Amino acid sequence: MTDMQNAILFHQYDISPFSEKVRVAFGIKGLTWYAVDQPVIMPKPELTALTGGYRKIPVMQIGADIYCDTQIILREIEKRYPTPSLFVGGDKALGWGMGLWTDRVLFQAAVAVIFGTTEGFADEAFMKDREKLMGRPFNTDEMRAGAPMMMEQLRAQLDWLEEQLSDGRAFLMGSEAGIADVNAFYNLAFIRWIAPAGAAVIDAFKNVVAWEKRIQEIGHGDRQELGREEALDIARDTTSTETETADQGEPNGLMPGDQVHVMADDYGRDPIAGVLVSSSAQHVAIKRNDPRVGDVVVHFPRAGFLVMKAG
Ligand SMILES: N[C@@H](CCC(=O)N[C@@H](CS)C(=O)NCC(=O)O)C(=O)O
Repeated sequence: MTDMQNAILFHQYDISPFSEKVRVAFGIKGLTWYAVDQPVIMPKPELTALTGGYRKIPVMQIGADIYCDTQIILREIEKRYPTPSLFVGGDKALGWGMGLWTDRVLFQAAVAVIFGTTEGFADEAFMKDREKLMGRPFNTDEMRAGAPMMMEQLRAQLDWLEEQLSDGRAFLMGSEAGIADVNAFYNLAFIRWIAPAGAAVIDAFKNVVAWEKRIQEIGHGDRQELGREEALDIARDTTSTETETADQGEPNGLMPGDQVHVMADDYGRDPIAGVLVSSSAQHVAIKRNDPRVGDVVVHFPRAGFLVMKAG
């Protein structure tokens, strides 16, 4: 077990676009990681035993530390494996902000094009599941009607990438691949996996197509496989390495030991309960206990998540 306590366990599924974002980051850093495959729809009992109810994919686990959302996953791998950095060219931090564009506006355009132009990808169970996740009807007629407009939205955003690459640079920020590339790339991969009509929109951008090939050549690092029960055993048999730290600038006076709820501010807003261990402008870590895995610490980003004092 000791050799696995620091291993990167990556709860994912192969056709998950957000997982692709992180897989490419693993490739850039040349990391070894273990894919723990999770179901595409609920229930996901082995995932929620770790997260306390957070159901989105991907989730990264290192021992008894659980990282929810690609933003905090990338932050943690950058911290643990700083070289090569995801911050390349002149980028020091704006790649994080760019993630809010690519993960929300660009992603929504990709999703609308995918579901508005393809038949049969979503079965009844998938649609019901995603209705619950999003809190609104999964209306395929509406998506089909909106597809032409969303193709235009997609084209406008792809054109930014095309222009950024127009001086012949290999990657978005220069000669090395970094966070800007992983943020943008997975949306295009998602479209190509499923939607030929969307792929045709991408194909009109020659620099973008050449850049996609360069990213594909980076690969995903060294991928191994691990079962879900094995991942839970590792969480049970290890202890979180997160230390209790007071957050001096915390605008609402939250302190370690406070009982809090954390929830995403967009979709999948299930509140996760726990005791605050540490926080900063960029993270919040809470401790919770589960009968299967014992004490675990669950980490979330701060941008895009709400932290509320319980009671
Ligand atoms: N903000 C999240 C978004 C993650 C997300 O929406 N993931 C999709 C799959 S790629 C998801 O969880 N869909 C519902 C599901 O798989 O149950 C992140 O950056 O990790």
